[in-house]
Amino acid sequence: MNFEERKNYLIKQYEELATQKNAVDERWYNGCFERYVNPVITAEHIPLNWRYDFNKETNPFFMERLGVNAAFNSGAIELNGKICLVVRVEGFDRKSFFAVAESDNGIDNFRFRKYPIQIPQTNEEDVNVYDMRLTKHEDGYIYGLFCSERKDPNAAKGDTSSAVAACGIVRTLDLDNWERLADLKTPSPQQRNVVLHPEFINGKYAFYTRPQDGFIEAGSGGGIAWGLSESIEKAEIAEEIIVDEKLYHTVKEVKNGCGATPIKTSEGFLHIAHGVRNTAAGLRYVLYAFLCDLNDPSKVIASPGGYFLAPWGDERIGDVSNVVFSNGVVAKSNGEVFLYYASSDTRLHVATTTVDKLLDWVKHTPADPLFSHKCVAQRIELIKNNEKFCF
Ligand code: M1P
Repeated sequence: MNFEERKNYLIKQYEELATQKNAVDERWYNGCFERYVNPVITAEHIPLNWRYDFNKETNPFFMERLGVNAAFNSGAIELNGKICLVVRVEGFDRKSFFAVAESDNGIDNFRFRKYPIQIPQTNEEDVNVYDMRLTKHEDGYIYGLFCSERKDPNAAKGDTSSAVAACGIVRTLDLDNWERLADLKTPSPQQRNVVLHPEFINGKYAFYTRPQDGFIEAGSGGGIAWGLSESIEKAEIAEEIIVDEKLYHTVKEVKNGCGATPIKTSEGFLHIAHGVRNTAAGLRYVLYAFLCDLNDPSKVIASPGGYFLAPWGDERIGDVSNVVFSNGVVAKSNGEVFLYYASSDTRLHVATTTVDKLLDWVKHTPADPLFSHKCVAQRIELIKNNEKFCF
């Protein structure tokens, strides 16, 4: 193919992908949420003009100049009748950046806005940015909290991988114009997976944090924590209180972290978080759910055992296999819920459910009894209760 033929072929392929209809995957059933046949965003959904040089003079072979490796962990929000995602896009150069993609129905036909987001810098440049959580706060702004990663200034000579993770904060009204605020200060040396609570608590901004000792290891961090700050422009939490601890021999035995901004329901604030356990094949990331008190969102009032959503089929494989991760959920006013989750740090999927089903899940799924023999007793109780209804 010559330059023109190749260009037209790629444009045609791109349009086919971008306009492809999605459908519920009938192979999956658990009564709580639907999975879909196609991912909603992949690296191939990134616009061609973000990757190729379209000038025949400078790119006679029509080569891809700035490749995209993956498009995954995305913040999500409903804005002006559309579902908007702030997608984590990772270039071939390993750096991630953010880009807004919008869809009318939330399950297919996502289109990227003209340019990726340009995050303003603080006086300490971000080397890498990722995993933005969007919160529509009652103060009127949409906040984006993300991980800002920088080289560890105390790394030993020759150590070119140790990093420090901090929580960067931006705000916007339209997802186009972003104001950068100071990074969040907490007592913990590192932070990832920080989420801004949508409401003031005693006139203060409230955060779910994830204290961690090192860049990868949560260490003595303990789990998902809660803290308050007087200001958002210079956010500072004096005390982090663990609200959902990591626990031995559970889906969150190594670490856990908040997902998207919690969904406000009539019965509490509903969280879909991620839990991490260790295996011989490396870390396994799954999603789990819990419910916090409406009047005191630092108090967990329902904590179903086990995972809510785990890697399934092809989702198991990717750049970082055996991972599902979510930092974006949209709950519509009619009760429909769109849960955006990425698989294996490679592509983004949607699962659909409703607030009613999620509440049923968190309230009626039994808690983890933490011991095998108690799990057997729990299952026998279910079997016995079923005896008069089935078989
Ligand atoms: O690779 C899996 C995930 O690892 C990190 O999550 P956590 O901070 O809980 O370990 C994040 O970097 C996330 O982006 C990634 O998907």
